[in-house]
Amino acid sequence: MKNICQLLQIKYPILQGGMASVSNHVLAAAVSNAGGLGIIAAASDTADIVKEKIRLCKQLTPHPFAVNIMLMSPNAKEIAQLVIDELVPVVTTGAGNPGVYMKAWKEAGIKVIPVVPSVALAKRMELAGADAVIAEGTESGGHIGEITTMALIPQVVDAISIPVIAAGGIADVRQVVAAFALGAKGIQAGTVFLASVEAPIHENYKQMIIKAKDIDTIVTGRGTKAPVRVLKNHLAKEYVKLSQQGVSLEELETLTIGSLRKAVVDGDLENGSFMAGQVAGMIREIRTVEKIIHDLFDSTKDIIQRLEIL
Ligand code: TUI
Repeated sequence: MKNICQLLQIKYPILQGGMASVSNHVLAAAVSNAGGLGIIAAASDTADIVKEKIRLCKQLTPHPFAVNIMLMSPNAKEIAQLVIDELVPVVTTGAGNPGVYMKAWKEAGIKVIPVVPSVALAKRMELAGADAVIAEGTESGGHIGEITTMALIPQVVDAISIPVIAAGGIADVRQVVAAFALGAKGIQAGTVFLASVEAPIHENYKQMIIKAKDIDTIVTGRGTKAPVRVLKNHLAKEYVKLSQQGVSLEELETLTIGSLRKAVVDGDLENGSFMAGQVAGMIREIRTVEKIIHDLFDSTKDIIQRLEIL
């Protein structure tokens, strides 16, 4: 089996998560220039906006990068064609099953790596021709599945023959080693890159990550089609309180319209939706993307040597 670095033509086996409203060309290029795979998040953007970000990213890095397609977006179909037209080498997908696009992407020579929250979807993606999968645990920020990384990764690894990339709950070298011990061939990290110099987000967002404790995230919309993990604040608590009171999904949605933008652009501590994973509690400083990647991989051998199991 090809390793992830050979498959993706990168130096370190790390993908930067496709974070809505965050993962733009600047962050993606910084990650690719530091030896990982940078990812532009298409999120709910129009194809024209994504095209511009792809073109700018090509100017900022000579290295490969990916586009993440959020399949719940009304623009997903157009962006699925855009990545072919723009010769994007790698596509990751989230929030759905990309089956209908697989044939066209494979014919265009694109490496396809869907995010999966379960063994069943991982198996379907292997059959559909995926080159690898990203198995994402419920520790992650944003839209999440039900299963923890610790439980999910070995079950997915045992079920399929293509490489598995672990996501959810990875912010330092110990978690990188643990992911590989579970059978992963690479990792994807999102939250740790929120607290980077290059992340194009309001300073308040970065400071919220730095200040967060272990128990400071909460899941809004558990039991709905789109549960989302965010940092606890007024909006998140209000959302959970109202949903417990049985307020309708439509009303809850009006509460959250524009809330990601309020977090990312305005730094609105009360009314913003500050998506972040459970590892926010262990991130203590803002570093460059290059330092983050080096810190994740430079001392893996020391960690492995210090393991005393029996
Ligand atoms: O997609 C993510 N994380 C995201 S997307 C996002 S934008 C958004 N904001 C509010 C509501 C909804 C979306 C913010 N964070 N991670 C990858 C991921 N994919 N997590 C879970 C899934 C997933 C879920 C179900 C993938 C496939 C799936 O399949 C269902 C099916 O159709 O079989």
